[in-house]
Amino acid sequence: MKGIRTFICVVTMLTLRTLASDITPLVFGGFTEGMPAAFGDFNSDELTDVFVVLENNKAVEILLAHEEEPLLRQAKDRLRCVFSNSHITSVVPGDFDGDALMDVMVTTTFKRTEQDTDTTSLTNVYILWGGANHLNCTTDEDSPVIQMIGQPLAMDYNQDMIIDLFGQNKKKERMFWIFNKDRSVAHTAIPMYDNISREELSRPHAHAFLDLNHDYMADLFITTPTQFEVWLGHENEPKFTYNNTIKHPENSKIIGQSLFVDVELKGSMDLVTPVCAEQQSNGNCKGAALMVYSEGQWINLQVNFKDDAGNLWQFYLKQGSRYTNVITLRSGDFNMDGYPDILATLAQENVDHPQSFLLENVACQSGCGKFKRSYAIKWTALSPFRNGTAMAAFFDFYQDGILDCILVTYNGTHYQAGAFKNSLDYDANFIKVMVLTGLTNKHSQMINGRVGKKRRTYGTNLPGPSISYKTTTQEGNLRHGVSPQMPQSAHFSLNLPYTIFGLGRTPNFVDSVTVGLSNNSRCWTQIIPNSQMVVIPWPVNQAWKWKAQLFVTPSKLILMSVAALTAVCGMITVIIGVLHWKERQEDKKERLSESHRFHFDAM
Ligand SMILES: *[C@@H]1O[C@H](CO)[C@@H](O)[C@H](O)[C@H]1NC(C)=O
Ligand SMILES: *[C@@H]1O[C@H](CO)[C@@H](O)[C@H](O)[C@H]1NC(C)=O
Ligand SMILES: *[C@@H]1O[C@H](CO)[C@@H](O)[C@H](O)[C@H]1NC(C)=O
Ligand SMILES: *[C@@H]1O[C@H](CO)[C@@H](O)[C@H](O)[C@H]1NC(C)=O
Ligand SMILES: *[C@@H]1O[C@H](CO)[C@@H](O)[C@H](O)[C@H]1NC(C)=O
Ligand SMILES: *[C@@H]1O[C@H](CO)[C@@H](O)[C@H](O)[C@H]1NC(C)=O
Ligand SMILES: [Ca+2]
Ligand SMILES: [Ca+2]
Ligand SMILES: [Ca+2]
Ligand SMILES: [Ca+2]
Repeated sequence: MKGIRTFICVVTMLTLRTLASDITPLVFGGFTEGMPAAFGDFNSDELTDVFVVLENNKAVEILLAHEEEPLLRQAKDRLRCVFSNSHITSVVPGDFDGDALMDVMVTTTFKRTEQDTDTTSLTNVYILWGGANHLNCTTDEDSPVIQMIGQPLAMDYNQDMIIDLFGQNKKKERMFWIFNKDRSVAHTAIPMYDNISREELSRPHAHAFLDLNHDYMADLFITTPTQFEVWLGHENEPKFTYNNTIKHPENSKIIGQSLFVDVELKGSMDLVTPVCAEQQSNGNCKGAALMVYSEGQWINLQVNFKDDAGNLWQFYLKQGSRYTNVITLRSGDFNMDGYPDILATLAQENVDHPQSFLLENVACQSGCGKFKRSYAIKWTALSPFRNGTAMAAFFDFYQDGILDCILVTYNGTHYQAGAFKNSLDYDANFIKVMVLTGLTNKHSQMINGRVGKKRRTYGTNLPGPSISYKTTTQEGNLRHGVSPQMPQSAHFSLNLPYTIFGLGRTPNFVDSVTVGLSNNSRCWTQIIPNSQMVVIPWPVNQAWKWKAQLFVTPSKLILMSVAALTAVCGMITVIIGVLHWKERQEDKKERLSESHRFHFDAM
């Protein structure tokens, strides 16, 4: 027994080495010029590719993901388009023509430089049509598909799995732009049904497309300069009807980008908004706070922005800067305990040196009212990236279900992409779910899949589905988590096309996983932990026909159990062998002495 314990100790010690590390060369292989702008699986090989902006915001390129290092590489036939006269402001991958292959929407402005903050200039929208392995760059930069004010939100207005856009046209009217299968026919523009005149949309905005009232129909969350509006989605016209308004938190001069997170892990989305109580004379943030909207009121989560040395930090905000011209939060479960954590970029007051930190979701100690959770800044969680980072976003580099980070370092003059491997040994389980459009393409149904096999493509990134799970914890409590898939797309929100739920240490199966979209839903029961689930919701209105493909990754705990078991078996075999040998020796002796006795008796 002691031997087994020692053995387990050694194994645990070996795996407990905390190897949190900088894996930039292993990921980018020396090419760190590209600034991450969006994620999506461009070539349908089930690995998430990274869309980057480079050449001083004049070019967009796709870095294809591979299973071997370097993990992100430029394609042999470069998937790259240049906009020589404009400035790229966002990149949104999605299928804009229903051929099941990913296209890329790029928005630009005609402003000359990054410092040009003229917000009245029009946003130009281009669609770069994608084939499985190539990208058709736009030939005419002077004739964008759409011109609008502010960036669009990618959504699906009519549930046909073809991405549509929501935004504000040149007359500042709220519009939906509907794309169809025929690329040559211009998209149709439908004004938002409304009977009173409303405020214009805020710029930058944090509009979101997600289900807020649990009817599996994605709703619309709209941001305006003074408030938020909730519009409920419907299957029939009018597609969206106004429901209610949420006033911005009081006493806040600056409102950052809102985010929807299941903070308390109770199966409903909370609206989380970073705010600043004051604005410094240079426009920067002062008096940072994290607010959450719960049961009709704003609650300050009382995040402590003072580090161990007593320095006070703020959300970093600088007009005209890359990534930090708005306050953006990104959520994901970093430590796999089920509670979604947050990445944010902060800076000390009056110090122009941004730094991204992990805000861990922890139990609230005091001052959160009825709210049970809060966030604690983990000052060293992302070390060695500790001296200047403009942006950090979650990404799963090795498809092992543990969220790593993709970062952009900034030393005052240069931006560079970086990669951080989250190898703190949480030894926890996860479940990863990705919902695709489910569209197929007759002309290229088969492609080379991940394991050399020919696998069908089932379409691409889909905004709007809601994904939830129910499970029983080791303590016997019921746990219910929910997450929207790709609810936001503009302003480098960098949403992942999949959701990873941390499950903590659990020996149990996940009771159920439910995926809902377009007023339909399907529930899968008894899912093995550490499964990666790809959901193909087709046909949309026949949920019982939806398919799910499961890939199972054995957890470290299971591997350790197997190793320990093998060791125990080996040891038992040895012990049995030794005993057996001893017994035989004794038998021999006995027989010898018996024969002696026999002799003796015979005499
Ligand atoms: C790209 O453009 C060429 C020439 O116009 C066309 O033949 C091809 O089908 C296009 N490919 C895609 C993916 O749109
Ligand atoms: C607008 O429509 C809503 C419901 O669709 C209705 O409740 C409201 O009274 C209408 N407002 C006006 C000014 O007509
Ligand atoms: C819709 O409005 C009602 C009444 O104002 C409110 O109670 C409800 O929470 C709103 N629904 C959503 C999803 O915000
Ligand atoms: C969902 O479908 C049901 C049945 O077809 C219908 O009664 C309901 O109104 C639909 N919900 C929405 C939000 O469209
Ligand atoms: C951090 O970077 C700044 C330049 O951006 C440099 O001056 C400083 O020495 C660096 N500090 C450390 C500890 O590396
Ligand atoms: C920032 O990094 C670039 C490239 O590594 C280097 O050329 C430049 O001197 C650095 N600037 C500062 C202020 O350290
Ligand atoms: Ca397409
Ligand atoms: Ca559509
Ligand atoms: Ca809804
Ligand atoms: Ca967590």
